[in-house]
Formats: sequence, C-alpha cells, structure tokens
Amino acid sequence: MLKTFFNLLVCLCAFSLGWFGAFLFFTEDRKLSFISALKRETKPEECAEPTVRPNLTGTSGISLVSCPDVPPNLRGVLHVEFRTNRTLQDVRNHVGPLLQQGGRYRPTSCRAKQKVAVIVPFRNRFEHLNHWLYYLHPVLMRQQLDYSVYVINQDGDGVFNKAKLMNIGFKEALKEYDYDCFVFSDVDLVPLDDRNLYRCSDHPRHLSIAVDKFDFILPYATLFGGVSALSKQQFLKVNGFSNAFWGWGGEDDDMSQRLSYRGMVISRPDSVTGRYKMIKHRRDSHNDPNPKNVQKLTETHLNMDTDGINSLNYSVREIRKDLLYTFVTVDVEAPAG
Ligand code: UD2
Ligand code: MN
Repeated sequence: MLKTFFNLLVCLCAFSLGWFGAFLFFTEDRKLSFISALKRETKPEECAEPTVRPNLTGTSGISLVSCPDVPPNLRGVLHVEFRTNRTLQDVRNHVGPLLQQGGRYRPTSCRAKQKVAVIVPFRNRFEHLNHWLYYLHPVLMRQQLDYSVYVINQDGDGVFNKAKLMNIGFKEALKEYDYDCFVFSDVDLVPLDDRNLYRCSDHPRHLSIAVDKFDFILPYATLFGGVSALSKQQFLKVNGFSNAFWGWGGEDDDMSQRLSYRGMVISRPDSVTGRYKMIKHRRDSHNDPNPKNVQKLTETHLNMDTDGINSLNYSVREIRKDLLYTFVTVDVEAPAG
C-alpha cells in the first residue's frame, strides 16, 4: 500500500515538473516572463545592434539597407537622475562596449539615415559631461545614428565664447568625416524622451523646446538655444554662428535671426517629446552676461555675411581621443576675463 502511494507521489511530482517546464518555456518564448522582463531592464545601452564593438574602419556601410524612418528600439519617456556620483570610468563601463575611440558609433545592421556630429561647447564642466555622456550615448545609439561626439574645450580663462566653439566644432568635425548634420548641445541638457531624434530636417531644428528650468514651457517663439540641429547646408547658408558674442547670452538669438534673414523657419518636436532636464548650476566665472551682446543683436543683418564660419580664427592646442568623445582644446583668442 505504502509502495503504491509512493509510486503515485513520484508520478505526480514528475507530472508537475513537466507542466512547470512547459510553462517556463512558453512564457520565455513570448517574452512574458519576469526573467526576460528583468533582462530588458538591466541592459542600459539596449539597441537593435549586436553587443560586440563594430569595426568602423574600412567599412562604409553603403551595402546595408537604409535604417527605418522610426528607429525600432526607442523607449519613449526616460528616467534621468543627476543626484549621483558618476566617474568617467563608470560611463565608459556603462556605454563603452559599443563605441569606437572618439565617441564614435554607427549601426551595423542598417545604414544610418544621417551622419551626425554632436558638438558640445565646453569649459570646466566635467561633472556635467559625465552625466551627459552617460545618458546621451545610449539614446543616440537607439536612434540609429552614424555619429561622433566632439567636446570643444576653450583653453585658458579668458571670456567664454560659446558660439565660436560651435563654429570650431563644425570645422574640426568636417576634417574627420563627411557629416551632413550638426547637433549643438549644452553640456547640461539631457533629453527626457528618446523619440526626440538628434537628426536634421528640412528646416533648422530646435530640440530643447521644454526645459524643466523654464517649467517645460518655451520662453519665447524664436528661442534657438540649448540643443539645436542644422544640416551642413543650413549652417553654411547663414555663415554659421557669429564669432563676436563674448560672455553669456545673445549668440542663440543671433543665430535665430540669421535663419530668419535667410528665409528659414525653425522646426520643433512637440512639447512632450521635446522635454529636457537641465543640470542645476551657477553662472560660470568668465562668462558674465555681456550688455554689448544686446546691441549686437540689432546688427545681425549687417554683420552676418562677414562674421561667421568664413571669418573664424583659432588655433587647436590638442585633440584627444577618448572612447566617449573627441576632446578638442582650442585657443579662441579670448579677451582677458
Ligand atoms: C542658456 C541657453 C544656452 C546659451 C546660454 C547663453 C537654453 C536651454 N540654454 O543656457 O544654449 O544660449 O543661455 O549663452 O536656452 N559652458 C561651459 N563652461 C562655461 C560656460 C559655458 O562649458 O564656463 C557651456 C556649457 O555647454 C553650457 C553652455 O555653455 O551648458 C551654456 O552656458 P550656461 O549653461 O551657463 O547657460 P544657460 O544655462 O543660461
Ligand atoms: Mn545651462
């Protein structure tokens, strides 16, 4: 009797195990299981691409089919957190495996729609840069861009000139690769939605329409500061940025006026997709608001043909390739701050 009972118990166990196995198999297959959900959550740089570093040298990618208009692996709304210490090495560990030296990436399964140089004007904001790189690289990868990151670092402690650094970024990037789109970004602005594509369109594009610092409201209709994208043709059509805006303010409005004088309109994402978080900061030293910049804004139309990318003077002090970015240190011939 006991033996029969024992045999029955064994059969029952085997039967239950079989069912449990079948359950696991099917739920995993349908990506419903808790385990597979966890796997998706813990892979920060998730994108459609393989997890090995692509070899970009020598391959043009021309034989690949074009990437889809809408990148397939976007996540939408993103969680962004700056209240944490992040070293550059943390960031390298987090996003480095898919990058080439110089903060360079391109999808390997399809041909990117655009070749994008992401240009960050910079001086002494290393903590911000770590956050920016941590969040931006995975976004740019998921957006299936053929891109590199250029951090243009103003040497010395003369008066800061953000617009001149952006002009330099345009010029230096083109020495390396045939970029067709240039995205200019403050180092302290991180998108809160990866559907906000870092690409160029038929019109110059202002990406940072809704920044938390401004309560997610566009302060005025012609604003072009923060993060903006210009194709090579659009940039050249307005002779780039003015080189004459020393210190804080005005350079973005001057660009906005240049665009308008050349008959271009600004395009933007909607105010949900275009949300940004700005790292809180004080005004930097040697970058005080410059009252002369207000006067300069009344002269844009007079100066734009002679002041810009065609009159840019600077010298490169150093070009350093990190896994996460190309760091270009430049002397912009700044007045003493
Ligand atoms: C606003 C604009 C910005 C620019 C600026 C006026 C938005 C969201 N942002 O930002 O695009 O037009 O006003 O010039 O509209 N930087 C350094 N080191 C310095 C100083 C500046 O790296 O010592 C760089 C850095 O990338 C920074 C950017 O320049 O994000 C703009 O400077 P800011 O952050 O002090 O200016 P902010 O926040 O008023
Ligand atoms: Mn800022």
